[in-house]
Amino acid sequence: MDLLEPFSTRVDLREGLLGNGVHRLSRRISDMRGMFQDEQAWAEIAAQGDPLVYEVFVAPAPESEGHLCHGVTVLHPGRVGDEYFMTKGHYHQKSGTAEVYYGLRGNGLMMLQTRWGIWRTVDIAPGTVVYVPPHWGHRSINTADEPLVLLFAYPGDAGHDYGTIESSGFARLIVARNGRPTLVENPSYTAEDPG
Ligand code: PAN
Ligand code: ZN
Repeated sequence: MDLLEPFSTRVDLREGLLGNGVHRLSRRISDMRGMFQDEQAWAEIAAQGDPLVYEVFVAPAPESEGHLCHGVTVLHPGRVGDEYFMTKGHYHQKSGTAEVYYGLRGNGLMMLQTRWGIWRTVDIAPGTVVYVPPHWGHRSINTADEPLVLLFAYPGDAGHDYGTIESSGFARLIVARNGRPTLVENPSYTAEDPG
């Protein structure tokens, strides 16, 4: 039997997850080509400073069956045009795997969607636990003026499918209207054919 040594990590609400072997991934505006509606606003922000949109800090748990990958996402505040900063969003490659999120700091929401275009939003704030059931694609959106910090855990063998969201998007967008987060239809969304 492969016995992994127990370990712990520590969450810092500004710095993210801290500990030995924590892997840090950063996504800047330039890494998110084609994800925001206002392409001109995106290009201007990418050319003028290319700010960090989010960072993911992953604890050193193996990405394999039986393990729980877990970590912290720090999603910075900001907008591209009137669309709030958000994660790329994905489906799990192994579609029947779920995920749990726990809000640590800030305010925002999770956009959830099936491949056939059923969508839901769930608010997330400190103390909120969001359950992402199997088969739901998910994206986090920061609707506030401070970082949205989320703890997450998912099966180690879940895998990530980014391509579906990259090509089809989500059915709804969250945009600022009169300073408030508002749900609008995504004109470029295409649902998969249920067959
Ligand atoms: C999270 C996400 C993290 C970043 O760990 O991977 O919030 O979002 P994207 O992966 O969409 O860039 C998760 O849901 N893992 O499965
Ligand atoms: Zn996920």
